[in-house]
Amino acid sequence: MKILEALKKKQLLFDGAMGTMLQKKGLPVGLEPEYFNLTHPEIVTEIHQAYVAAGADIITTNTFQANRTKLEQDKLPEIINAAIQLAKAAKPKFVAYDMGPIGQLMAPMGTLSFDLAYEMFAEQVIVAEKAGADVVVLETMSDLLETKAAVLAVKENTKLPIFCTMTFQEDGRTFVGTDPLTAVLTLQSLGIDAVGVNCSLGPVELSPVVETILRYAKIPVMVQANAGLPEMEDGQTVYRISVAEYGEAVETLVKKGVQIVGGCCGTTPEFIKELRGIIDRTPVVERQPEIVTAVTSGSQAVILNDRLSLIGERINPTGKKRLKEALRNNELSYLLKEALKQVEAGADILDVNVGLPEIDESHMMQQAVQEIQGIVTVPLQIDSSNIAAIETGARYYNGKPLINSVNGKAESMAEIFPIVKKYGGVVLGLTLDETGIPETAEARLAIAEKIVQTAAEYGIPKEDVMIDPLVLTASAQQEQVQVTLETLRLLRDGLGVLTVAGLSNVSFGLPNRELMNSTFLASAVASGLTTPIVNPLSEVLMNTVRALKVIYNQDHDAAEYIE
Ligand code: HCS
Repeated sequence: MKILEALKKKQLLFDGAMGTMLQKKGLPVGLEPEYFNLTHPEIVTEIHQAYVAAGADIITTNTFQANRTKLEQDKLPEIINAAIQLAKAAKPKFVAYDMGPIGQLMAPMGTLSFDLAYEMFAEQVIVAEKAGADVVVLETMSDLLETKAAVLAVKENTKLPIFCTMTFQEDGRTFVGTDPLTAVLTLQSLGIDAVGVNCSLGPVELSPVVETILRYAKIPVMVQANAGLPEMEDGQTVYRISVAEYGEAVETLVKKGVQIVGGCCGTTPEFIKELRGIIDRTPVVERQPEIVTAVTSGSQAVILNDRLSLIGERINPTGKKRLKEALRNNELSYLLKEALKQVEAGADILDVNVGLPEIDESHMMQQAVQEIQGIVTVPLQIDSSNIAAIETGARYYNGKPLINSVNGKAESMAEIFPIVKKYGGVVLGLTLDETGIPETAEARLAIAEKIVQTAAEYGIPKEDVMIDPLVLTASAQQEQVQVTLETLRLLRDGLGVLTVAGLSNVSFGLPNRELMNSTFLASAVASGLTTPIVNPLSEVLMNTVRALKVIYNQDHDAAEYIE
């Protein structure tokens, strides 16, 4: 039976620590533990066998740091191959190839590039699959972007399932600042097979983090905690939690729906034996995760269901002379200033559109995404009519982006949906197709339904599709403004999707555009618009937003309004 089939039937039990077990067996200080696969295979085997005897279903290979920055690159294949054979020799049901972080900070915070991280992970997993691993466990990850590079490396080079656990500190965030909500929403969108936490803390301290993950995870949840909080004693790290206490805390989590458990640093075969008993007597718990439409950055999730969220429109060259000039001159600092100004003014998401016929849009999109996500924490909207630019943006983006856009034309859906499915994201569907923009709300709704249905055929759930009802110009097609509002109502009440609309089209060619835009915003929100694309530097518009938040009870006690 394959590991994912087994997981559908029963919880799965991993083994416990490797590093701390090797230390107990006298691993010489300073030597990377992975060399033991070649120099002391009998010790590694002994540990694997003890875990199998304790009841582990899955044995993790001794390859946590088996990457070319930690080990000699030419020895890597031999070490990884040996590790997998040693795990197999213990005869577990499944062998997990252990892939840890590379151990360097990702650019722009550090120097490790996304492409190099990808290349390093790829060279490892190709060997691991050939050697016979059943699953990759990507563990102790702190950086979502590095994790994404690893997930893509596995997906693009192997057929192996991926379990991924990140490691959280006592403040509830990873070392580089990712919170559990952001982690679960981003990682499951990338199409991994199980998500969770490991290391750093014990099972008691990790419980709140795990509960957030359980609340939103549509895929199985995994927990491999340390044997309590590590303490220092005579220069040695010690773990003090008892096997019974560890078991009690893990049992509580299993009863809440955690499906994959095991141990991390400080745990031993006795801990795994205790977990075996817990799993054997606990039926699998059916969870009902919360279904939300959400986008994320590396450190922040924006759930779009419950409140008006603003997409800042200023990084889009249409009608913006100065931005066009900046794009032509590769003047990224101008884009960064625009980004910061909009966030400061209250944008929840930033549009990034860098399309100009005379520049290499894909290359500019990559640079813009990498630079902007390095300085702001809000999620981004990858916006282009160029498919290659959309794909590049989605690939290098650190999070779950909003992808703008697809439309009801067969060709557009065939090009965009595979990108959304592969990289994860929320896709924005425009209500137009081969016949153009329909003049009735019902016909626009029909296109929206077609988009949602076709997305589902690609494995993109309805909550990851938003619809743009299309705002036309009041000065040229006045009667169409009401059609847009009616479409919004049908999308909300009939189809049940969230909506995005650019406001400024409505006022094109009219005087006092800010007044028109703001008044239209109020009407559109009343008709169901959840996520307008706006100029957050417009005072009139932002005042309208503040008032709307009071009216729709999103600003409690009008606190922000009064301020
Ligand atoms: N799974 C590895 C790394 C833990 S952080 C080990 O040594 O047990």
